[in-house]
Amino acid sequence: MSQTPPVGIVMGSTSDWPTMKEAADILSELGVAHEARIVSAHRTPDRLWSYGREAVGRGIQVIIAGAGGAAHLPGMMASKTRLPVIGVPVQTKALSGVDSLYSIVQMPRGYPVATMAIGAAGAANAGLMAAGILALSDPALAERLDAWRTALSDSIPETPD
Ligand code: RP5
Repeated sequence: MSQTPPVGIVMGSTSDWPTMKEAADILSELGVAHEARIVSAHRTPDRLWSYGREAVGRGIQVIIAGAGGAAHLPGMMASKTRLPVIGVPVQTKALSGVDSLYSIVQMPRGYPVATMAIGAAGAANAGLMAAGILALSDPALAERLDAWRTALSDSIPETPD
């Protein structure tokens, strides 16, 4: 039996982890197994190629890819696998993550990346998006995701004080 989790979280650098951990934490909360790997489009291109080429065969079902600056990782990953790729633009010091966003969002026709918001909220939403995709064929996960959404909604006060 394969030990491969359904979700692969990849990121360009260890410096992306504080952001990308938001996706991992949400997946853990929802009981979705995942792995996290440093896979840089520029510094470890061979690792990127292998991960993308082997993902389907290994049993990965959704890939969350986060990077900052010249953020080529999500798009290159999408070019190597037909799996859904969810892109997270990591916030940068120089351009606040607008560079990351633009690098990820404008994919050419044929190679989609589902691009989230810049930073931590985008990473958390990537985890939720991955869970939503898996919940389409996993009723128990669908129930957990519905409960998570209800709890969030219930936590919002009606008044500001
Ligand atoms: C990108 O460059 C990474 O995704 C990271 O967001 C950014 C900076 O990387 P480090 O210089 O912190 O390793 O490749």
